Amino acid sequence: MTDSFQPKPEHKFTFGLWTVGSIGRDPFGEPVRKPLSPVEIVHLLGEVGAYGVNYHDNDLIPIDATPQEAAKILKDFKQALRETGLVVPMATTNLFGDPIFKDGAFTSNDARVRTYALQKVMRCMETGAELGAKVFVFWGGREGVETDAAKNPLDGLKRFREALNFLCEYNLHQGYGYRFALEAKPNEPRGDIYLPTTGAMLGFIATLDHPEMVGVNPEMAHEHMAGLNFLHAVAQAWDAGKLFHIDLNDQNYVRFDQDWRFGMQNWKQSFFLVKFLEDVGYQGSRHFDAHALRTEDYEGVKDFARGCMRTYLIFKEKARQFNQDKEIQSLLAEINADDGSMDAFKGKFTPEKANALKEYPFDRSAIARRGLQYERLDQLVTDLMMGIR
Ligand code: GCO
Ligand code: MN
Ligand code: MN
Repeated sequence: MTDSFQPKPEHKFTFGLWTVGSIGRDPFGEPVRKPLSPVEIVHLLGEVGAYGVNYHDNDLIPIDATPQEAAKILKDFKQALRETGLVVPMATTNLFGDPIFKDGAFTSNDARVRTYALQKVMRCMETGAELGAKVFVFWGGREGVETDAAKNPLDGLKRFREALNFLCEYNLHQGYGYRFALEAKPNEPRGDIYLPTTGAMLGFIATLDHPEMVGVNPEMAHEHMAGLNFLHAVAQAWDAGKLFHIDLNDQNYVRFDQDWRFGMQNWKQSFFLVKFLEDVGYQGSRHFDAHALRTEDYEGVKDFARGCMRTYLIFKEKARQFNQDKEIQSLLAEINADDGSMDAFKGKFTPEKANALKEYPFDRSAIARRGLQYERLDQLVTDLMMGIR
């Protein structure tokens, strides 16, 4: 399709090696696609027009590769990046796949596991820096419990904090200049994962030694699994200056982690999210952390990847229309109209203001009688999204 919804580098669309590289294994079924090498994945992403590729250490270099094997893989990967023009904006460590992490990585009860996790992250930071990554994501998939008999949640928090404090210092010491982005998820694979939401992560960051270095990587599906409003989580992260990265995908509410194509299910949520990112001028990657349905072959995987980017761009265009739509904008202006009658109470606290406000005679029923026209407004958005405005 050649229309105006074609991905360009300035859109900063990225995919993880593990996303388009997913072979479609699930807890009930075997793989449905043959594995692609990292080089093949980079070429696939180049073909569909992505800007960048992100990776876990072991998506690229198997956990038991020899130094010689690792060097060869890295050389071939860099060559593929040069050939396609793709960049590597983000790197992350797999701290969940190997059996050693069955009871967590940073929060494991075993000090050897916790220390090995630090080593694994430091090694990944080195490779990521070599590939040019500037954002380093931490998703603690195994950092949690099935039974609270096993671990005191305060120990979990303390260990997580100690690990991040150590790694922040390491980042400074090595001069890597990474920004760390913490990704929350309520459950899966653990029964309960610590720090289950973006809001919880934001609270936790304030307790670190280097809060300025650490932000969040909110994921749409994860907040939806918890039944939350993703846009609100993203807005809070933005407000705190902590939106370092974002994982876009889709899924039904309160289900297991479905990781569907962006915009596949929740159009309105996705629309308002894109509108938000574009309106505030978010400059980071738009990372699609999703995978193609298990029904697909690699042509279908390309359809999936193209679809994520295309839908984003369609919503971006719809957001532009929303901002220029006279009827919508005049309705918004009307809804937010301010007759100035409260001006005397605005701004900073003074005792005089407080005293005057305490005495002010509000006409409650007159104020409450006003209809707010949100029905009309929302229908205008629906018409706009459905293409009949
Ligand atoms: C998941 C997570 C992961 C992380 C990835 C990057 O549900 O499996 O979303 O895909 O985003 O590990 O850190
Ligand atoms: Mn996820
Ligand atoms: Mn994710």
